[in-house]
Amino acid sequence: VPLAGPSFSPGKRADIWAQMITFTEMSALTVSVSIITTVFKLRAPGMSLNRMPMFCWSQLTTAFMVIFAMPAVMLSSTMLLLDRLVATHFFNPAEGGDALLYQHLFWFFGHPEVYIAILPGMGVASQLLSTFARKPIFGYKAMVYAIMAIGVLGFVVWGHHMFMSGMSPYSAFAFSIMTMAIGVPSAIKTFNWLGTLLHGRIRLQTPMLFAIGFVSLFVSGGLSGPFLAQPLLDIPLHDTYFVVGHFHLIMGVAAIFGIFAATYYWFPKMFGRMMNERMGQIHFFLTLAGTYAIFMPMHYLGLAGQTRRYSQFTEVAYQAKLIPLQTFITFAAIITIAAQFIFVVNLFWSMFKGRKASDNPWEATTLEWTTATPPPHDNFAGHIPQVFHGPYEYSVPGAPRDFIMQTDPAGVTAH
Ligand SMILES: [Cu+2]
Repeated sequence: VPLAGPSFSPGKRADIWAQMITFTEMSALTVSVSIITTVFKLRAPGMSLNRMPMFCWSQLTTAFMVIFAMPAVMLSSTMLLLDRLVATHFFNPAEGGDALLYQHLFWFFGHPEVYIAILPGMGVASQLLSTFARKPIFGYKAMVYAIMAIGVLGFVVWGHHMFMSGMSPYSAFAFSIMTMAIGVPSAIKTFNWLGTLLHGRIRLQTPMLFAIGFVSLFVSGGLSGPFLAQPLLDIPLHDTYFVVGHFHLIMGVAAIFGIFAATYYWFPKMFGRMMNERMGQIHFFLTLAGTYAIFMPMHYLGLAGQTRRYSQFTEVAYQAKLIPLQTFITFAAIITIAAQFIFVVNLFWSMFKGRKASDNPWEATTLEWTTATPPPHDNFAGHIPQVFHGPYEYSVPGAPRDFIMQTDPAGVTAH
């Protein structure tokens, strides 16, 4: 407003868009309430909180973040609608409103949203690294506290998206310190993932490849975060390709790798058949190489001053020189997108023609692997499992197998 108002953006499209945003967030809120009540009220007997798999912890934290973050964007889209339809002036400076209020409300949602996107991937990575390294997860409690710390800190850093808005240098300083503080729990998680892999008997199947790829992308994308968190460096880098490269690696492709890892991992439980391993590996290596080929050069483009959101680069002399790199990125993107068809083919082919899966094909410990594949009605067919063990009892000395399922009788363990 005024640019987003009815005189400069006529028609109904912006109104429908704003209303759809509100509806989408309402459905997210509903799911979150369901996840939180399920975690606190419907755990299996014996499933104390400290026996919960990391994926459940990540979903719980994400659900709380949704509940506190989404109302801000529902509010801003509703206020935008009111400004457009009934001539209120929330965002109109000419009538006493404040255009920056929109940015504040949006980023109060927007920054937590990037963690809402990445935390489930962190949970999947924790789960899979332990399962496929045949080792207990390194520092379970530290992992839980770190994910909670990220969830809380995520709400006090939104100003780092607005260093260019003319904010007071004192608040910029505060947002900067808080943002860099998130590096601490993020580093705890990264080192614990590496600690989980250390001396493991690693099985490099496709879900594990994507989990390791997740960690790789999280580190590569994360390292540029502390640069952007400092106003002094962010002001020249703001709205350049450096930012585009940073966030696509860490919350774009890393989150997608989490989704791929989870799909390859839980597919057999869902459909009763395994996905093709060879196709999965080709898909992984092409996607990993392609991702780095697309987003790493963007950091150089950004440092050279390449701006975002320009439709063509030929009119500015210093940007025209960068076109060969842009061309390279375009070809890398085409190849990477083409590689995704391997995944789509694998997905549908395996649904009908894949090798039949056993109840526990990955030799994992958590509850979903105790039930039949694919699961019966009500998941456990009316029989509620009893939990006796933590979620990561791999390679326990003295145990008959190299894994103890959460439902195995209590006497199985040697410690
Ligand atoms: Cu942010």
